[in-house]
Amino acid sequence: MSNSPLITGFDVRPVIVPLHPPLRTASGVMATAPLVLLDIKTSSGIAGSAYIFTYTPLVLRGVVQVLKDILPVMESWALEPKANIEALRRRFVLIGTPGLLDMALAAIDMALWDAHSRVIGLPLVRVLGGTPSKTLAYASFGMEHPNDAAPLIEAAVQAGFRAIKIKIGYPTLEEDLRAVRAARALIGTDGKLMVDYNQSLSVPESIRRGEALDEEGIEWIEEPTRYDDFAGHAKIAAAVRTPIQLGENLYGPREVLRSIQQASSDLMMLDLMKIGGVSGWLDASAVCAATAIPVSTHFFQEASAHLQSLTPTAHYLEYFGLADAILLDPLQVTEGAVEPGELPGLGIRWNEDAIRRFAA
Ligand code: SMN
Ligand code: MG
Repeated sequence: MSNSPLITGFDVRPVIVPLHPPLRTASGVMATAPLVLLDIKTSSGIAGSAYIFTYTPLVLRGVVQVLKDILPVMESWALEPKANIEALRRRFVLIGTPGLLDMALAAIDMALWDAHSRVIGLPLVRVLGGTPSKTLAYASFGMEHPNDAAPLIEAAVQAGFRAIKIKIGYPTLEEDLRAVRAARALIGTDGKLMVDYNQSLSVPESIRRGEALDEEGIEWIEEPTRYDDFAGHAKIAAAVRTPIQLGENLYGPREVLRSIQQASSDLMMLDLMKIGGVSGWLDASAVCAATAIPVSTHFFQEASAHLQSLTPTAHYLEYFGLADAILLDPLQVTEGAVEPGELPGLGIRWNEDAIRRFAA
């Protein structure tokens, strides 16, 4: 008989938080961040919390409804995160889960691990046998006009960041290079500069622009072409000297393995939601360790800081405070690095006043 507490209830809350400035990418602009906040309650009186990001308000209610339809299945289950999520996933073998279903399942997985860690009274990294450690962080920005980017980048450098990511994919290579050189002038020759095309180029254009960027000392070129064109990315990675980065749009460890097997990129970026939450991250990061591919994070910085402490090939953490507006403990950066705090669980505590303000 398990002495784990039982799952007793849930809260699923949609919020839409503002993004200042709006996040402009070569594949679309995000003026707000639609989030779904999940709390899983247990018989111990302790609840687990997690949030996911739906990218567009158009699917916010759909994801809320998927969660509300799935969660009651778990009523009275013993709180055992790995077993719980495996039992849930077995129900979806025939339909397949990539997309909104994986997003919902990741929210459940993260909230289960948060509840489990809070019941134990330790931060997630320690529950999983690790030690909180520093991960280099980069400040992540959009396709800002150079005049608008300057104060943002200067503030990040002042805050201690040693690495900056900008988004490019302007109509011409010359405009890309202008943005790259403006950012380089602000971060200095010692700073690390990453660029993100957000899937906006064809394979030939990616190679043409990548070969030009090879002369700019860029840390990585992210998603130059469609995220699921593994063969196309492999061609780009073979032709361009600058490391190619992708992974934020890969659903689950199997897609990560397929991408690595096709040599699609030099680096891997795991999105904690799309990879399958904590459980998915542990499997995917093991695949990356076995293939010695450096791992960076995408969004979900609070929980990702715990998981990078456990990731053998941890590389960078993306610092973009997607949920800062509704959290009591936004992740802090010290001298360009982050580390998980000692709060029990994932380090997520809701700012209830802000949640009321941004309720959708
Ligand atoms: C990104 C993707 C989606 C929305 C905003 C930003 C970007 C990143 O690809 O790497 O953060
Ligand atoms: Mg990206």
